[in-house]
Amino acid sequence: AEDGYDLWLRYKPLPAAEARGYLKAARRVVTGPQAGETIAIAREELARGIEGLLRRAPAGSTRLAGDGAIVIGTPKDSPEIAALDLPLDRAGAEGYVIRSVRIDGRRAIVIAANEEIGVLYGAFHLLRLMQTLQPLDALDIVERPGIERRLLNHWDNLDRTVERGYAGQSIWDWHKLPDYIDPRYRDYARANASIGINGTVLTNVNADAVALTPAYLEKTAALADVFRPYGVRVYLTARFSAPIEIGGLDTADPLDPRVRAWWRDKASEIYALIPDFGGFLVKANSEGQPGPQDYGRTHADGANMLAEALAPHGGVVMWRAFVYSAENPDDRAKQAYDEFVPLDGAFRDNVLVQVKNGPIDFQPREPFHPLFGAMSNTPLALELQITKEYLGFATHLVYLAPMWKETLDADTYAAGAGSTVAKVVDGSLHDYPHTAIAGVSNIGSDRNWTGSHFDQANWRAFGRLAWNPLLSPEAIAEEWVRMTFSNDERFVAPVVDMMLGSHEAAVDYMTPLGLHHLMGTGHHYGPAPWVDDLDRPEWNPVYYHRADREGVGFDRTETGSNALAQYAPEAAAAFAAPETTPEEYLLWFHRVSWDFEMKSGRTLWEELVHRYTRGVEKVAAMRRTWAGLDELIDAERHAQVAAFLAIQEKEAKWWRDACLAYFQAVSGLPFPEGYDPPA
Ligand code: GCW
Repeated sequence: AEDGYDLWLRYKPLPAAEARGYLKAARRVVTGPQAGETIAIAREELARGIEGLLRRAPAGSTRLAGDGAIVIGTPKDSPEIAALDLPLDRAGAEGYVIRSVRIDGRRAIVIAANEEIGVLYGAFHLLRLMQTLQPLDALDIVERPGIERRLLNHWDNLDRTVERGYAGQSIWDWHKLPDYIDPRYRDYARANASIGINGTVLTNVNADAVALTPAYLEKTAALADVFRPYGVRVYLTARFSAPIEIGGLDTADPLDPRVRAWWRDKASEIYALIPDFGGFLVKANSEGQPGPQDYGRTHADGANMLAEALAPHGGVVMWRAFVYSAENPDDRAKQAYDEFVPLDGAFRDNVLVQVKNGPIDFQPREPFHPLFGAMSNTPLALELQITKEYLGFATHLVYLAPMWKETLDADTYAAGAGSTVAKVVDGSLHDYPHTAIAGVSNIGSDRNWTGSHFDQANWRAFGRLAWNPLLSPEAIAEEWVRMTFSNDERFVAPVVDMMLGSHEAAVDYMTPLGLHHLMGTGHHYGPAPWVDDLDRPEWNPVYYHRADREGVGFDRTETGSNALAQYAPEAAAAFAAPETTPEEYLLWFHRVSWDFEMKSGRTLWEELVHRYTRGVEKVAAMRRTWAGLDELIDAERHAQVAAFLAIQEKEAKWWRDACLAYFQAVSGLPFPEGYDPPA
């Protein structure tokens, strides 16, 4: 059945003409005599892929015989590869070289790497070329990842629930681990390896300390054993108060020697079970979580204590900068910068500070987080959200690569023009000793993994951008469409277009012009701009839009919260005046009157109505496009996507009508012509 379980690794037969051409280059897969487990996986993957795509299984062999071999390995295990002159110095520990070569006069393709994992990544690359109908002659590819740690963050609560998960239950079945290894764990590792993801934080940042007890560490070790040959290391979240909750101490003060000893012992215990354990991810002093500030200590004190415990074993700490508290009612967007910038340089060198893309919280659109560029002595990891907490959960079709790309391409001006967030995160701007990027996973127990077929594209896009932040959202969408659905041009072009426009459509019908956090509090699904009675000011949508009879928007300039001052002067300049601020950020930085004149010549109020309406129209257009593609793919997936698009259209209207009704009531202005509110 076409239920989506195979993801982008479907390996359905290619058109006969292409298949015939590829067959000549894929007669056998040759491995060296010393090949280890990961190379064996690469060989099996190539065999599986080639058999599926070309309808003929390649021979497995340790010897070349005639033309058409794919020779895979490292110089350590393959004499053929050792004898070739390949630019492996450019491939690093995880990269690879794919080349068309002649060996003893025979035509072959080599997939060579310094370590076995590179061979596996290269095998997936070669398969992708076939899956997307690329030429295989004259290959000359050298790849290496731009970021060292490319991680999924699972917000798993240890009880099969996933915080902000919309794809069924958690795939971690803790209860049955370590004795029962669900085959899905291997499929998960394989899918991640296919896009270069090399680590996974298994547990929620809000998870209980029980995750660090011996019973759970054994379960984690069992998963680590499954993932290891696929190059995926495990990490865990560390609840700061664990020494109290599971350690029997009466404090978690990071400067208390007993607490430090407890964490050192805990680290040793973990590494005895999991020698390649990646490290800890920590949410501290945020949204009620315990942390070093409970003891009058700083984030650096807390992070350094954990880092000291992990250092002898090679682990890292990823300390989250997502902090906000009721004590800071002025502007929540400012708190992370205020707390962390003074600590730049105070962290041990195996600490990374993990920063969300924007200063609030995974909104449909945010400007880049002002911490990027502001901490040249502290490795900053970028945290993106793959699960669509604020973007319609699993039913709305929203392709996230364009949104992530906006962040990666944003210029911090930290060291002059061109100091993009991508260059901060990949370490090149500040020469960081470690680099990392994290995606809050959208994976669950649903057959299709992610709750919808199109959300698979977001998992994949995260991995691809983590490997190479310079890739274009369009290229990533196109290869995904080809691998997941079809190479038929009549399908590929319209679907890629749909994907590329989908994020802007969602921004239009949810929070256009820099509006943010209008969602229903708690669940974050659907509009609730009117809510203003929740305990903490920053939980109320009215705190963010500040609409009244005169105008709308959050003044973050000098006359307001002055969050703008957290950006480098050149970056801030772009947002300084309402007239020159890019309109997509207008109400993020400014409070303007309803009759403010927009570039279109419309008033702000008219523009708002226009954008909400346009958002709905874009979804209607996506629906029409999709409806016309029914002959080109399987009925099963076509029908589900069609049904989800119908939900999305209905809910886009809900967003539009609810938000416009509210803003109309507040502004007292009549609706412009062309918009008819529901009766
Ligand atoms: O926005 C909030 C989410 C919480 C999440 C938190 C965080 C894991 O609504 O569900 O908690 O962000 O990132 O810590």
